[in-house]
Amino acid sequence: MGVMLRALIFDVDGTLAETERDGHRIAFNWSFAEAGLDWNWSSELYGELLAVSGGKERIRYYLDRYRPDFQTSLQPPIDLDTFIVNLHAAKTQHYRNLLDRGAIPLRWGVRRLIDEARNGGIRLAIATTSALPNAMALLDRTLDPAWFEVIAAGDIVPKKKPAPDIYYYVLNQMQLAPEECLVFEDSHHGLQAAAQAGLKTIVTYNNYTQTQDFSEAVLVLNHLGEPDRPFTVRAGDAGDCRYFDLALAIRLGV
Ligand code: XBP
Ligand code: MG
Repeated sequence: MGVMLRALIFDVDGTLAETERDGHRIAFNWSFAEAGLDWNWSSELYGELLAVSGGKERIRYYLDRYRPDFQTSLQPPIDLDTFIVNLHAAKTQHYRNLLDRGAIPLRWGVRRLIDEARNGGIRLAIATTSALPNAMALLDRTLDPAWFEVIAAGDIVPKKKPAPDIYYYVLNQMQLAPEECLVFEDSHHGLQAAAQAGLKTIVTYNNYTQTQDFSEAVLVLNHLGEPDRPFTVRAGDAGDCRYFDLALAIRLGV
């Protein structure tokens, strides 16, 4: 007998909802303006900055690359770590406010699949690089945090995706083997993290990630689909399915 599918593990940003361009990016820009900084992250620049996961890490990367003289130009000099932590805290607040206004819906099929998994006794977890308050804001608004046995987020592990640590953390908390789980990711970073932890991964790509390498995924889709809104399969075998349901998850999981 094959291994039983016991859990689905979801990435948040880009996977549950398209939060990056119209959510995180906007919140970053608001926090910059509020701090009197003349930085503005366009959609295009943000696509490049997504090369680094984690908001604090992304700000640091931007400074290194685009504003190398920032720290030394300030009088009196500042402690950059504290500056970034504060700026990021303001950004988190803006992001939460934005989601509270219902700005960002779930992607196709997410709610349907999660309902099906819950009814089918499949356990659920979250593995995200973004800060816990941000993940909670989206779950509060769109699903229910209580449905997820583990919500692993942000700095809970020191090394963010593409490091596998967040997935090891989730597996350890749930006391599951990688073969008993399926992961949902939208990016190459996320896929690398899951694959290195030995997890099978479904990728639902989006505008920012569509050209990335997903060769390690078991299935690559434009979205999970709905009965009246079929997905497009870019790679992998979805049989004659037109949307991703629990039966397909179980088939891919064994
Ligand atoms: C998303 C990220 C995050 C968000 C910003 O990763 O890399 O950094 O862009 O959120 P994932 P924070 O898709 O793995 O969730 O500012 O809270 O880091
Ligand atoms: Mg993601």
